[in-house]
Amino acid sequence: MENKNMKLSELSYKYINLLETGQKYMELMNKYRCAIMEVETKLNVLNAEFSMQYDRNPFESIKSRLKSPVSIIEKLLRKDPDLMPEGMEESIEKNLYDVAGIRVICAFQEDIYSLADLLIQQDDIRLIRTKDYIKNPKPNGYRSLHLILEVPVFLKSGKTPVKVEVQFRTIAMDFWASVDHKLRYKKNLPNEEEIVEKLRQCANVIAGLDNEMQEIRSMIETGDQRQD
Ligand code: 0O2
Repeated sequence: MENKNMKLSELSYKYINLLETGQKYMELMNKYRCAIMEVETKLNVLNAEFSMQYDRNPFESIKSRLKSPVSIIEKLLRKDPDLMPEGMEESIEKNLYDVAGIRVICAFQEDIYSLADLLIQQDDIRLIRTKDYIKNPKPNGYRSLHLILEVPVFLKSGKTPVKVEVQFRTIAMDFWASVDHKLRYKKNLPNEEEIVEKLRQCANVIAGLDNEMQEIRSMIETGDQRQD
């Protein structure tokens, strides 16, 4: 109850301080860090294999991040308003699926689905959830494929499953998301509606462009096969 009466910022501040200084939090973050390494390695192996077999790389780049303590606490307090200081780490593991985040940037949409399929077929990976914002874009135009995976991490204490969010996007979708991200952190812009509408229109242009580029690549590949 005390939680509901305190201002969010005050509460966040208190919890962030407690988190950052705790040994349990350090250990938890280390688990997420290891899980990122596991999934990144899997993706790099797939990239190397594609590159050998088809002479192309399915992704252009991979970025990874651990969610910051501020973002963790703010999201946690939204999901678990009765959060208590002594149960923070358990609540993070139970309620947050994106503490460990990997973003895979591909040139072509087709590669997003090939890579995602190859990853979730691996027998040590458990698919927890898929959100396909490419087939079903958000109303603002956001497009990406989000997978929540569980991957085993082998620590001194034994094997433990850890959740990782993997976001797959094309280069164009990533460009759009980075501009949109800037808007999210601006408050009370006088022309916000106009910007939102412009962004929505750009998202449609980008989706069209991604489809065209995919078609061009397919035409080039078909031409290659005819020549062989
Ligand atoms: P950050 O800084 O990227 O970590 P859930 O995790 O399912 O409980 P959530 O958070 O609504 O609930 O999940 P969702 O919708 O799958 O997407 C979360 C993440 O996707 C966001 O993380 C962004 O990275 C990205 N995302 C989703 N919608 C948008 C959007 O409209 N624009 C942009 N630029 N990115 C988006 P965080 O936690 O917001 O932040």
